[in-house]
Amino acid sequence: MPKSAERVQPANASSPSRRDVMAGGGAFLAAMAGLSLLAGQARAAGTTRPHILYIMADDLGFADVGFNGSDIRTPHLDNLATGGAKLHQFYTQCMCTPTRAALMTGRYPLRYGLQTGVIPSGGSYGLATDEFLLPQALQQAGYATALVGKWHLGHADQKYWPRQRGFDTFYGPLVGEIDHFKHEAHGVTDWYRDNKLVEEEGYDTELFGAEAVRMIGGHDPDKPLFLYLAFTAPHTPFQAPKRFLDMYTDIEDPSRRTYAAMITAMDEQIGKVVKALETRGMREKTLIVFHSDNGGTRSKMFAGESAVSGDLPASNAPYREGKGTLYEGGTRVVGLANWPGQIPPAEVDAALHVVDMLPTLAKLAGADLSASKTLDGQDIWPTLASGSTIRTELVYNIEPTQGAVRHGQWKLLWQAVLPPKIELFDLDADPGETRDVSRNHPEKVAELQARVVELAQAMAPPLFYGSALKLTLSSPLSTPNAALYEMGLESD
Ligand SMILES: [Ca+2]
Repeated sequence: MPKSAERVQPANASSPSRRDVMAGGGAFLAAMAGLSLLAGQARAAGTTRPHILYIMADDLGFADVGFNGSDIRTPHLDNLATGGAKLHQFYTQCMCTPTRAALMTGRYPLRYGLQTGVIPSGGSYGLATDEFLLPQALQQAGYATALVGKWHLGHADQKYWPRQRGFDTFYGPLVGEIDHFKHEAHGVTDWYRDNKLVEEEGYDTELFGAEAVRMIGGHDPDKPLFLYLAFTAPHTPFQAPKRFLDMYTDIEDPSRRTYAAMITAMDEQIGKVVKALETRGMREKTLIVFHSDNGGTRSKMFAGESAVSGDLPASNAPYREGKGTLYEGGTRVVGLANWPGQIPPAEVDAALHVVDMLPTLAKLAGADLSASKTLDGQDIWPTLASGSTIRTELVYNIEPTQGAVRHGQWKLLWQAVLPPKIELFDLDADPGETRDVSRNHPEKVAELQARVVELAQAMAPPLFYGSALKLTLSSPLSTPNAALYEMGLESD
């Protein structure tokens, strides 16, 4: 981004920005320069192959962590954020499957048809098997690779499952919206250890934490580890153990109370996992990344199939709307990176996108990406380590019906279905996207529209559409049962 694009303030406005801190303290600057130098040297020498703990939350609202100003208690995440880089412009796709695909491939989902929707439970497609994935690259580089948590990149055929895609081990669900206690979707158990369906008791968030702790406890610290810990919290259905619900008796709204409890339950497990790294002497050698897969849900259309009473509980303040939309609330997510001695504590306002993580992590790991197709991601290590701007364009998404891109502070949203709508926002002046300024800047609109068209010409058709059509056409008759009419239980 140009310099002017770095003015967006974090939700917690009392925190000093990186620029303020740098301007105010020579000692801090010197310390930070020293750390950056250290990081650069270690990298150049190839001696630092970090363990990577990559933690993803599911549908977490931007404002719903302590370090972004929430009353929801997240002390362990707050510690990681305070001791590392708070990433104020971490962008993802606006839904589960596309973000996870972008992380795995380093490529925008529009390249391989996963840009629309999520893989539905009845869908038979998955992330294309000719894509080269992050765990494959790290595995080839000598890393132990583990997925603990949600996959959601294909379930109907085993060729799409994590063990077949570069993970040495897998523990968790394959689809997107499981019951947190029963581990099932649509009445079907969705809980696996490696390629085997297993039945287990327990709250999924706590099972994920315990599995990660167990795995770290048995891991040889000399072998680099890539642990992808993909929580299902705080996605619907809103469910939490009583112990956490009891922490929030002050919240009257039942959905918000349970949502808060789910986040604190996740935070507790993250604390235990970090502690396990310390116990094994691995903490100083571990890069921890944390972010949500998309913004919190602000529309019931994107809340999933679970019944939600009352208002939706997530907050993406100060950003507009949420999950499933291309506004900032759907795509600019809670994010942090922490690596003691390598990433200095900082407020980072430079933008990055989840596609950047593959090239960045691969470089740190010394992994070979020559088997990858053309990457959309860039190595943004300088952004993590020193806050510098690497990424100058963001592609929010490109679909047959809509697209959005950002150059510098200018963001274009283009809804192409009838009636069409074009909006241009100046995110420097208006991060909340309250004022469409497209009429004032026709040349900028034309430039960004041309970019959207260029990307659209290169996109693969969304697999979701074909699947949805097939599912609709093959559904059983929905004619109501005549007996129900007779009993007066079905109205016409
Ligand atoms: Ca999600």
